[in-house]
Amino acid sequence: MKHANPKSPLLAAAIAALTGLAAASQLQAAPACDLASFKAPANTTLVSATAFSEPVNYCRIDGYVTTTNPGPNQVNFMLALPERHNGRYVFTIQGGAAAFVPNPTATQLTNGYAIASTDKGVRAAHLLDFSFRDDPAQSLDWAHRGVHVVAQATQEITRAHYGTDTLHRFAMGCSGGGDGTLSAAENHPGDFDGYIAAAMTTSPLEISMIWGKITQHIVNHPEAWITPEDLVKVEKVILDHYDAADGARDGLIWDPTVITLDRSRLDFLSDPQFDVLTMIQEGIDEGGEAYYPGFWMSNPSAFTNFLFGMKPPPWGPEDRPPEVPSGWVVADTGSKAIRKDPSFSLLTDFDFTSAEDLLEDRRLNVARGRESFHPTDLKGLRDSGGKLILWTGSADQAVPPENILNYTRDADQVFSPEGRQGFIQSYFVPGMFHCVGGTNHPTDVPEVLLDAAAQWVASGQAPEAVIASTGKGDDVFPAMIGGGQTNQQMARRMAMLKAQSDGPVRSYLLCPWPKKSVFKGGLDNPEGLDVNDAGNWRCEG
Ligand SMILES: [Ca+2]
Repeated sequence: MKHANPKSPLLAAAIAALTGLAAASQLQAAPACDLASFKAPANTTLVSATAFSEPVNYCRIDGYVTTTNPGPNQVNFMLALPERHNGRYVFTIQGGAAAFVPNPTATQLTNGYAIASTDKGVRAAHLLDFSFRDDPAQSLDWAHRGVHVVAQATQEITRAHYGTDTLHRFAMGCSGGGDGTLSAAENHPGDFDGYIAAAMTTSPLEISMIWGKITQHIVNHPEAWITPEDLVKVEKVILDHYDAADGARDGLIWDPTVITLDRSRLDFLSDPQFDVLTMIQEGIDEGGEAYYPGFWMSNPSAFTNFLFGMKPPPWGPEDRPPEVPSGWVVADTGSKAIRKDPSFSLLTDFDFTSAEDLLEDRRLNVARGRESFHPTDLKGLRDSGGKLILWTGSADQAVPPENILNYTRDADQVFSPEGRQGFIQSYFVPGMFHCVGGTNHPTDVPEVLLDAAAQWVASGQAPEAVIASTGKGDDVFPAMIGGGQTNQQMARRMAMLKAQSDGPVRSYLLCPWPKKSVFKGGLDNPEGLDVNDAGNWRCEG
């Protein structure tokens, strides 16, 4: 909609909200929860059916699909069937190594979704244990086969249970789950009607390369390490300088690509500290596919989490996040597993300036089942009428947001911008970290974009803008990216994220790229419009 009335995004959002309410009022009743009443699809074993009454009445089926050639492998799944069904089905695709079956989330159950999830057939010690890549069956099931076979089985059960042929089907995931969602869109376009894929890596090189490059540099140059407190100071300096650049003084930098690191404004940093920030922004570019984008610099305080850790090097094998950076742990263990060599370390044995070595790492990763994404592989999705929403936090501290930007730009090349916008929309969420948490960020983005995808599939009309807000629980992504951690680890992680997100209550107008969110009051704001109300913003471009 190139020539849309500026007011139309809000109107579209209002209609979307009303249509959602209408759908909720037409919830259908379902039969009882009895294992004998369910017929197992091909290659599927149903293990149990259990009735629950919280947060709503629903029936949970647990079972598995057996995959073969390569195999046999057991892909476990869960299917939650609410008594009052809204006619929709959502597959929440787990991040990291998967390796366990996530529970259904209260928000989606209450909204009447049938919900499926799977461990992708992976046996692993924890969410970041990728040693399963030795096993071809587990590698393939992790990459896309596991979600595919579970989608087929659970959709068949869902249709039979509610006695309906009409089912609007969605897949959603973030990080490794975004990877799984995009992988489903590229490899199995008929499996879902809408795909919501977030914060995945689409670059030629493995994500560990950027984490490895930065953390190796810090280990070898301990004087470059920056304290969490100084990273907060860096963030404040950058925000003070760039907040107004987007036309609204609102504590957010909506377009972090405008940020230039200025040595004179960061004079409390030493030269080695300033240099490492520059390295983080620049990423890896040794020519051709020896490329990984750097991070956007709107919220450097988040870099403690993945790149710096809470304590300076030296870091030892007994150290754990958050004392040491998560990126360092994953880069170290992942690169050992890929090479099947426990004595190898990215921190000492790798030259990040060598294009040859970088491409050799890429070759090893692809041989071990890493997906290689390109929008050329979305022609099947376009032809089948499927819709894809891509999104990322602009302050993502783990997977650089430029992955989504580059993928969208490539899609513009493949399909033309108008062609791409007919079935792919991309959103960048200011202040938001990796999948969950942030500074002054909206907290309901996954649910809002699932609603947008549902309206898109139902109406055929692409979403123009969506309204996200603070103050609502974001239970979906903690469940998906943290369910394999212990409760204590999860509580600590959530407390850390929460401590960084004490901004004002507000709503946000999120415009599909390349449109920009513009505050109607401007910097002078002569009418005194409330900058925290999405109604006072419009999409431009
Ligand atoms: Ca601003």
